[in-house]
Amino acid sequence: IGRHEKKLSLSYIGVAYAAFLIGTFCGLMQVFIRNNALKLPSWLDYYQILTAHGVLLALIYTTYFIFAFFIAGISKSIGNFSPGVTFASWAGFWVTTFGTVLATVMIISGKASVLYTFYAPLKASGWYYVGLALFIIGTWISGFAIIGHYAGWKKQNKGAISPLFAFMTVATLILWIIACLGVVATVVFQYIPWAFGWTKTINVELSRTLFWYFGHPLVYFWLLPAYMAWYVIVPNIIGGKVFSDSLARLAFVLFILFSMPVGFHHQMVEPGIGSFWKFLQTVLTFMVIIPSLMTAFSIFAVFETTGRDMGAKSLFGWFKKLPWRDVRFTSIFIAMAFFIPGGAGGIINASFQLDEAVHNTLWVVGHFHITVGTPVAMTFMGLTFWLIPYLTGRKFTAALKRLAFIQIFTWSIGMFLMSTSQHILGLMGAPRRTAYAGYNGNPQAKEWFDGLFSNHVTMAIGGSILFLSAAILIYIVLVSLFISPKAEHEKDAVQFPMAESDVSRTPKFLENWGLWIGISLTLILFAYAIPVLHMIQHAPPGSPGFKTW
Ligand code: HAS
Repeated sequence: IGRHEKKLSLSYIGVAYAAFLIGTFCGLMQVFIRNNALKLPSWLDYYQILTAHGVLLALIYTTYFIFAFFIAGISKSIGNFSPGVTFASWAGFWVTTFGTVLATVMIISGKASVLYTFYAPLKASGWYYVGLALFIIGTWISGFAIIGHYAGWKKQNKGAISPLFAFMTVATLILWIIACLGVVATVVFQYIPWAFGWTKTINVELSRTLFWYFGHPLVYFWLLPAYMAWYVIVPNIIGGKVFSDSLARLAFVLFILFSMPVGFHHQMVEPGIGSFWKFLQTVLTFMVIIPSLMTAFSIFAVFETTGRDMGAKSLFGWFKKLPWRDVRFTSIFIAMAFFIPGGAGGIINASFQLDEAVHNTLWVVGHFHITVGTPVAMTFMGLTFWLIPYLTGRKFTAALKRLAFIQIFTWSIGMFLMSTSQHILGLMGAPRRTAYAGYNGNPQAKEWFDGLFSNHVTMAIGGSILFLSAAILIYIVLVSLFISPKAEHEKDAVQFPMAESDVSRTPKFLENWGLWIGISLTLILFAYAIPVLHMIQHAPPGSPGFKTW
């Protein structure tokens, strides 16, 4: 790929790992605060750190890494950017980064301790919301630049089906742009006027609904780039090909259709939404599980067919043919394995009545650490090990490989300990989002923490191992960015492992974006129009949905 694309991609990676370092350090502090082992100075408090942890890792690290991957991958698959696309991409990068810095400064200065969900009536400085809005607008600029690049390729290759990586990038960006409409609406029309004092009230129910309209597809914006690695990168690493080009595209189309009209499954216990609408969105949530099950099927199929092509005979003989000594693969395999309980937990959460048992408990915190915190993060780590050396032209030396193995094993162990303990504590009833680690000495709360896993110490050990792992990763990143020797010959250079995908039997309608966007918007209207109208009409001042704060 070209020099400009490499520079752009590396700039995104630089911000991603700066956010990762600060975010994981905040995580380390949190487990010690909950363990009563750390007293914070007066200018810092638990919620400030929790907000920084959530925003820097879940929003900033992920988004920046995703754009780095998209830019490198799309220019690898359909060619380098034109000067116009390059200019727009840099503009997007700087607007996003300006928003990020503004929001981070607000959090660190204690003016935005509202957690990453920023539920009203918690109120931050108006500048925090301005920072968030700029962050999103910047990603839109970069997103449209990439879509423009793809449209240019389509124009030059009339009638041709685009390469799978490019198709998946565009699908993920479409999902992101439609999803952001909700958060932009609430931030611009509700939070900013309210936080600057231009309006005195805020419709709480509406703000939460617009947030979760965005919040659930947000998790697929994190997941789909990981799926891109599972569909397109992993088959190359294990020596095979994409199992089915059409299946992979269909899975991504299903995410565009079903990711958005499901936000109510985060609001199951809220009184302002009728149960009919909650039930409807529960059914749609079960639809969005299907593309993940298709992905699981496709991965097992690619493992098995590749293993058999390599001579594996017995039922599970192909398992031994997988390249276990290749850290790019092992990291992603562990990521996939974590997603089996992670996905199962999601299905439990989505099951309407079962959610009553786990909502607002530490279970949910456990759930997102074994979805975004492991399957997504460990896939990004598996990509980092070759993406940075590929972009810098440096070697990924044997010493770095050994360190990378230590890093992924420590991450897995840390996450296993911490998330198991969070799930168990949550089932017993321990609430999330609270600074009161001992729950004010409540005798029942004390019993929660008696178990081997359900223990603050286990959580703290898990958290410390995780920070150690994060520090090793930062070391690997810095060495591959600046220190590792340059690859002198082509054969030593790290390659971009993009698998072949046979498009000869792929139906063209899968790339009919107008059709998918149209169905997606129809489903959104169907799931949201009436309940949102009710929230606006039937929320007179004083009702639970509309309060003067
Ligand atoms: Fe979730 C809450 C439902 C997936 C993230 N979720 C959250 C929150 C986050 C989050 C951050 O219905 C907290 C939000 C907050 O702060 O309040 N979630 C689901 C469902 C899915 C799901 C149905 N979540 C994710 C993903 C996330 C994520 C992915 C991040 C990336 N989630 C919920 C619900 C809540 C929720 C409720 C609200 C709870 C509440 O009360 O507050 C599904 O998409 C899951 C489908 C996945 C599968 C798994 C397929 C498995 C695969 C791996 C194959 C492995 C192989 C390897 C081949 C069905 C693809 C082989 C290995 C061997 C060892 C054999």
